Amino acid sequence: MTLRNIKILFSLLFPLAAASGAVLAQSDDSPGARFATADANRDGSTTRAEWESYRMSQFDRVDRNRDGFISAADVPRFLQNSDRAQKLQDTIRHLDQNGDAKLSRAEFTNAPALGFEKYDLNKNGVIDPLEREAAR
Ligand SMILES: [Ca+2]
Ligand SMILES: [Ca+2]
Ligand SMILES: [Ca+2]
Repeated sequence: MTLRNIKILFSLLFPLAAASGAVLAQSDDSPGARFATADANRDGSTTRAEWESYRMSQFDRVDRNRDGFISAADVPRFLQNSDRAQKLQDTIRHLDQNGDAKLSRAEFTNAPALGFEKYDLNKNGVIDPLEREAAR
């Protein structure tokens, strides 16, 4: 696999990390790290709104063919047998709620499996710094 392919692949699966320049070195994809990335105003807390807009922008980048769904069709042909493609398939299986083998915007953005509710320990709609640490 060429470096160019790896970069394309990386930007497909980790769009925000690639965009922010935290390229392949960024290996921390714990929920805590994702909450930190989603903290748009950098005040240390991640609100529900910040989380949703973070997920929305991820969705838009992964939905390469812009059909409003994340599916196998969004993986370029040359990557279709790669581990990363497999990982995307696993993600789809994991978050797909209506069993149509693709992710709608709502399934992707509000997936309970991603744990906003789970890590919002005091249920106030904000992941505060302590909760973020606990999620790492
Ligand atoms: Ca914030
Ligand atoms: Ca799509
Ligand atoms: Ca679905």
